[in-house]
Amino acid sequence: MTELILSLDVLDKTEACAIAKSCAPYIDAIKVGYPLVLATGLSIVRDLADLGLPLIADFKVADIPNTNRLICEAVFSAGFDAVIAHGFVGPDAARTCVEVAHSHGGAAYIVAEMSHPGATEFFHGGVAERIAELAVAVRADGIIAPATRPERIVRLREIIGKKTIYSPGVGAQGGDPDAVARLVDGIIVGRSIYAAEDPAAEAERLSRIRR
Ligand code: NUP
Repeated sequence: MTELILSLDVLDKTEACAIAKSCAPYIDAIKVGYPLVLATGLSIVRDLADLGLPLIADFKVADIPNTNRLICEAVFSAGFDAVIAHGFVGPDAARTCVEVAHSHGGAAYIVAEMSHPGATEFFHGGVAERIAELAVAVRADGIIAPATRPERIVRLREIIGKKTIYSPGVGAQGGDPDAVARLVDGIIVGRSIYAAEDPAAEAERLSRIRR
């Protein structure tokens, strides 16, 4: 069964908690990124922890190994269960994120290719494939691959085998959940859920169409 991951990119703590709570029965994890953490502080992790769902820190960590280590230590100490890191920084920096995640019993996912139109400028031409190979080499738990380009997911799957693929870009960015759900381990959905008139109803609908 493909997981449904709520991308909680709202800026108000009360609203974020209310949306997360109402969607909780239909989702498998919550992804929190800079918008929510910068607006509310890291304490939002404690507020969301009560729901009992895995919390993924989408900080796209992309620094030198030592700084990546400091960031990831802070992420897992705050109570996150997983972190998303960039792979273009190279194996030493990406491996640091994986090692810190695993030392905390958590997971690390490497961005292989992004979902927005401009991502093709640098990720295409073999780079995404090399990052996927790097994700395997550094023993990451999986990769992030674009729901906006299912054919690229198929290509990256050839490289990473059974490792997890989480895929953002469904809905607001144009990705079709029906086309993508059977290719990946989880779809990441933000605006289609949290900006819907009834977020819980939309989460419920998406939870039914995923395979
Ligand atoms: O390639 C990526 N594309 C993407 O949209 C990598 C990401 N981490 N994301 C994130 O997924 C993005 O920052 C946002 O938090 C979420 C998608 O949200 P939405 O387009 O469904 O609203």
